[in-house]
Amino acid sequence: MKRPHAVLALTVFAACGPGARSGGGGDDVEVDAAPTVDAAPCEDVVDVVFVLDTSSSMGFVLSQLEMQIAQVVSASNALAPDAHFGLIVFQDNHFVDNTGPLEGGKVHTAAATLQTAFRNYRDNYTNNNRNPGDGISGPTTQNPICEENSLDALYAATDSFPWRTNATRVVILATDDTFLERPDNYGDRDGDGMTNKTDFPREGHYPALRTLTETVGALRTGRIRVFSFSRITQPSFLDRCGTGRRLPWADITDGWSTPYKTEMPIPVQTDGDNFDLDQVKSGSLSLSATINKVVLDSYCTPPLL
Ligand SMILES: [Ca+2]
Ligand SMILES: [Ca+2]
Ligand SMILES: [Ca+2]
Repeated sequence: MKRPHAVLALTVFAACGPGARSGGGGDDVEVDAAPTVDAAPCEDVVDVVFVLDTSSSMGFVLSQLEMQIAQVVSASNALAPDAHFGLIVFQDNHFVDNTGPLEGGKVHTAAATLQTAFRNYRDNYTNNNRNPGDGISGPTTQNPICEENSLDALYAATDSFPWRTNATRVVILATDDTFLERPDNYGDRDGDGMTNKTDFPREGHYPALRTLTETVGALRTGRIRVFSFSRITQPSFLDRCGTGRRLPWADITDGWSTPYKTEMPIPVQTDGDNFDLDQVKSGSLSLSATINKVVLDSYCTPPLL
């Protein structure tokens, strides 16, 4: 589809009015969103990378995506033919999925291969608490603190996925917790600087590789918007991660819908948005409809950074 920038900017302006988005500070998105006067036709293709937490509480996202991904693939291809999709999975480390048909497996083009991949990570990693970066022979019940390494998976999206030059670039991220930064270590349960305890939940060496500043910088340089699905309300005691954690429970929203230390949330810093993961879990928010809307709103509209 080819549309002049001016027309599209007006469309997005209308779609992003107050209340159209939830969380993530979306209210400031339209402040500078005056329609551009550039009438050149947009010939963007669509690149969408899923960055998914595959830890034990996240199986429902993989299951819902398995059921709904065909609608996402067809909607993206309706915007522009030959939409590309990537998949990066994470717990305390990450893995860039390599089961697609293009670019050494990093690029999927159809729902079927993505569905197979979602099933694989759910069955072999989510259901066994096995870190995806460790591979299928990696240790199980290996996740000693609640925080998950979304940050390094996001950084991998910037430098491991073959984004096309003329692509509208979107990351869809799902997680139910916040993250740590270098030099912390996700495998250091008690934060003593060593990863040598073998009683449950066993320690392991899962160093955080990046900082938030580095990751956001790479996303912005790549003009990649991040749309996250995360918890925006505190979970009840019964609905909490079963291990200890490094940061207080009140911080689980940090980086997604609330600032992380002094830095604004990642979706705010990349002109994306955050949505309520609990609404996805309860079935009141459709993953596919939400993804299709943000891809449409992003299409041919460079992020306002
Ligand atoms: Ca988790
Ligand atoms: Ca963890
Ligand atoms: Ca330790």
